[in-house]
Formats: sequence, C-alpha cells, structure tokens
Amino acid sequence: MRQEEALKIVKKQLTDHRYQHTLGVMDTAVELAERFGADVEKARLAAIFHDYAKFRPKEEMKSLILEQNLGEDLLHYGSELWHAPVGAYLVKKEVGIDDEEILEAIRTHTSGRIDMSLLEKVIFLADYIEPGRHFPGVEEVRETAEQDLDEAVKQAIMNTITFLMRRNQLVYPDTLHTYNDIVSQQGGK
Ligand code: DGI
Ligand code: FE
Ligand code: FE
Repeated sequence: MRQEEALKIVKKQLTDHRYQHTLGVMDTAVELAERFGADVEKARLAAIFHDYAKFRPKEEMKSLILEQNLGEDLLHYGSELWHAPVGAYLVKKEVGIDDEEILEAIRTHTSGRIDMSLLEKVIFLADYIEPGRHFPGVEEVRETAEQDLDEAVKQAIMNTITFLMRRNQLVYPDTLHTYNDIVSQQGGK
C-alpha cells in the first residue's frame, strides 16, 4: 500500500494531534530503519498504522480482546495498553494489511516483548522519540538512538516503567520482560 493511501485511511481514525504524532513516527521510523537495516517500507506502514485503534471506545476494545483472544490478561492492566493489540487486529481486518511482521510491530508497540524483531524495535523507539514527544529524558534516548538501537529501547522502557511506578500504575509483564530481555542480552544479571 502506498503512503498517501495509508495516510488517508488512518487520518479518519485519529485526532489532528494524533495524526501529527503519526507523521512524526513515520519519518522517525523510516530514519531508524535506514540506520539499523530494517525494511524501510514495512517500517513506514507499521508506523502509519501503529495508533490506528487509539480512539476506539474502551468497551469495543474490551470485547475484541475477549472475543478475538488478543490477550485477556491485558484487561487487568491499564487501558492505554489495549489499542496496540486491538490495532493490529483491526488493521488486518479493516485495512487488509496481512504482513505478520507489520502487524506484530503494531501489536507490541506499547509494551514491547521478549525477542523483539528489528522492525518491532524500530517502531517502539520511533513512537517514543518522534519530534513531537517531550517526555523528561527523551533527548538522551534520541542521542542514544543515533547509534545503539537496543540501548535506546532499554532507556525508553526504563523511563516508561519509572513513569508508571511514580504514578502508582501497574506495569504490564511484557513491559518488564522487554527490559529484562535487553539487559540480559547486554550481559546483565
Ligand atoms: O499511543 P501513544 O501515546 O503514542 O504511545 P504508547 O502506545 O506507547 O502508549 C503510551 C501509554 O501507555 C502511556 O500512557 C503509558 C502506557 N503504558 C505503557 N506501558 C505500560 C503502560 N501502561 C500500563 N498500565 N502498563 C504498562 O506496562
Ligand atoms: Fe500507541
Ligand atoms: Fe503512538
């Protein structure tokens, strides 16, 4: 699918602010894919559709998670997590994208997971560092992303876990697994 067609489809699902974020994620994902050798066209499409389900009503997302077996355990954690797996499901069903690597990158873009592919890391990181993001610590992650993809993903996930803990929010196990997986690959114990 071409960029213009994909953007036209996703624009209808999003607020203007979220559409601008999506454009930022797209440009950043393309840049990261080029830098680290991921498939640029897959990165572009995954980025365009990563937040496709962001504005679906919670009840709809809940029903889809249960009926389509998207991971019932998600319902015990923050609803902010739900749009990622629901997005992967709807992008396949409503948009007709059936590339499993793209769908998986959409599915894991919020929490990450163990053994993330290069494409998944690119999308996860692009979502965190796109130019419209202004979290504390994002500038350090942007600098790390100039050279070390895994280290940048680790820094982003550390920031997210810290943010959640400070707000007394539950940390989804996959979020912790992402952190542990990278640290153990780096030789940590
Ligand atoms: O959809 P975006 O805002 O672009 O970004 P995102 O998909 O990374 O979602 C960010 C939100 O997800 C933010 O409110 C924090 C939340 N989140 C990320 N990991 C976890 C989480 N919420 C909970 N409860 N647990 C997590 O592990
Ligand atoms: Fe998201
Ligand atoms: Fe996003």
